[in-house]
Amino acid sequence: MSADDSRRHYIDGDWTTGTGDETFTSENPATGEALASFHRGTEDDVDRALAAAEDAYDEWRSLSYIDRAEYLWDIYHELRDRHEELGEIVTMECGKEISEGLADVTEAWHMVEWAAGNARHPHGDVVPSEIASKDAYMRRKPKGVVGCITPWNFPVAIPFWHLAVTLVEGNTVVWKPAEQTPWCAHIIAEMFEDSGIPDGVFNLVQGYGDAGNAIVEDDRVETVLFTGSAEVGHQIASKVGGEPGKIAACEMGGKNAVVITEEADLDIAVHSAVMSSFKTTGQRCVSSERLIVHEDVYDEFKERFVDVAEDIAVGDPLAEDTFMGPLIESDQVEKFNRYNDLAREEGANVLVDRADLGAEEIPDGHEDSAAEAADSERSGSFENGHWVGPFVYEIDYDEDLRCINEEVFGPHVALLEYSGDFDRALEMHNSVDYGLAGAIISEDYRQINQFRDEAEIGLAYGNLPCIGAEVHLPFGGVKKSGNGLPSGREVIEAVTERTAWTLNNSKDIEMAQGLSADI
Ligand code: UN1
Repeated sequence: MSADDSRRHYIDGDWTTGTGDETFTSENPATGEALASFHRGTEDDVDRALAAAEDAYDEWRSLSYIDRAEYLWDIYHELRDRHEELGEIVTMECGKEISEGLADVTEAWHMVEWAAGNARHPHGDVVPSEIASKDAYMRRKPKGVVGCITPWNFPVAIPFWHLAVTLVEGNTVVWKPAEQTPWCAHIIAEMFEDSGIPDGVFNLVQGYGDAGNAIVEDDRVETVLFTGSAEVGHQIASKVGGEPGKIAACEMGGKNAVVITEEADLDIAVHSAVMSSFKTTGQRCVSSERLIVHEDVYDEFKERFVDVAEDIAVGDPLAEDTFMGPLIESDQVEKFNRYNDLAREEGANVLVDRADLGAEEIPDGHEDSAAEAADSERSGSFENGHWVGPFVYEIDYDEDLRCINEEVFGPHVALLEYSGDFDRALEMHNSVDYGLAGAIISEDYRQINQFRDEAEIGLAYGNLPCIGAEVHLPFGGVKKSGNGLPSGREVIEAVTERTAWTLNNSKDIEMAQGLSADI
C-alpha cells in the first residue's frame, strides 16, 4: 500500500491527504493482516479542521433542530441498510465476535434515532414563575466547536454517542477516532458526506494522540468529549480544567464487579458473570474483572464459572459460534500477561489459565464474506492474531492488592469470597478508585435496593450482566471512571449552555423574592 492509496481526512467537505507525509495501517487483530492504510493527521490538519468547524458554526446553529436532524436521519437509514456489511467491518477491525460487531452498529443507530427524534421533542423546561405575569423557561444553546476523541472498542457506536446529539444541538465537530479503527471512522465520514451535511460541520482527522492533543489544547474548542482510557482521560481533564468555561467530559475505565450474594439464583449468577467478564474479550470499559461471592454459594459458583471459562469458545470472530475474539493488539496481550503474573506474585490461586492460547488452537470456522472479498485478501491464518483465553483466579481479599484494583482490559478475572452480611460485599465492591459499572445477583429485594443506593458506580444492574447499557439512559461513571457524561442521553449537558429566560407580560415590573420595585 503506498501513501497515495491511503485513505484521507475529511475536512471542510473535502477528502484531503493533509500536511503530513506519514501513513498508518489498520490491522485485523485476529490475523494481523493489513486492512487499509490512512494518512496520519498533524497539528496543521487539526488547525484546518477547527477553522472549518468555526466557519460553519453560525449557519449551522441558525438552522432549526428539525433541519439539522434531517442529515442524521439519512445516516440512520444508511446504518440500518448497511448493518451486516458494517458489522463485519467492525469485527474485522477490532476483533469482537460478529454478534457484537452487529450490535455496535445497532447501538449507533439507536443513538442517532434518539438524537434526531428529539428534534421533534425539544428540550428545555417551562418553569412556573412565582409572579403570575411572568413566563419563565430554560432554553438550550449550542456550545460552538466540539472536539470528539473516541476509542477503538465501539468504533461505530461510541462516535455516534458523541456526534449525534452534539450535531443536532447545533454544534460543529472535529473528530479524532482511535488509531486502531480508522476504517470504521472512514465509513462514518463517507456517510456524513453522502448526507449532504454542510461543509465544515463535521470534520474527521485520522491519527494518533498528537492530533487528539491538538484538539484538546486549542482555544477554539469549548468542549471536549472523550471516551477511552483513564490515563488519557485524566491528562485531558487536567489540561482543560485550568481554562474557565472550557470543559472536558470524560468517560473512562473501570474495575467493575459482579456481586453474588447468598440469595443469588446461581443460573443467573453464572450467566451474568460470564457475559460481564468475557464478552468483547473483557475489553469493554464496563467489563467485570472482579466477582465478589458470598461464602455460602462460593464453591458451587466457582465450579460452575470455571467450567464455562475452561470451555468458552475463543476463535474466529466472524464465526457465529465464537464467544471471544482476540485482544486488540500485542501491547494489550503483554499487559494482560503482566497482570496475570502480578496476580500470581500477589498470591493468586489460578483456576483457569488459557492465557497462552496458541493460534493452532483457533478453529477456522468462517466462510469468506462479501465485505472481506471486496476490501482485503483474507490470509486465512490466525498465526499473527492476538489470542488469549480466560485467566481466572481466586485470591484472599486485601484491599491493597494491585491485581484487584487496576484495570487490565482483558479476560482477567478475580474471584473474591466474602462472609457476613451484605455490607461487607458493598465495602469490597466500593474499595476501588474506579466507579463505572456493577451488578448484584440476588433474590432479596433489600440487598438489591441497597446495592442500587450505595454502590459507588454510574451504571448499576440487578440480576443482569454489568454490560449492555441502553443509549437513552445516562452512561458514565463516578470517581476515577468519569468526570462528566460524553455518552448516552446526558451528552446534551456537555454540548449545550442553558439560558434561564424570564419574560414580563405586564406593564408593571414585579420582582421575585418580594424585592421592592419602587424607584
Ligand atoms: C464500553 O464499555 O466501552 O453498556 C462501552 C455497554 C455498551 C457500551 C459499552 N452499550 O456494554
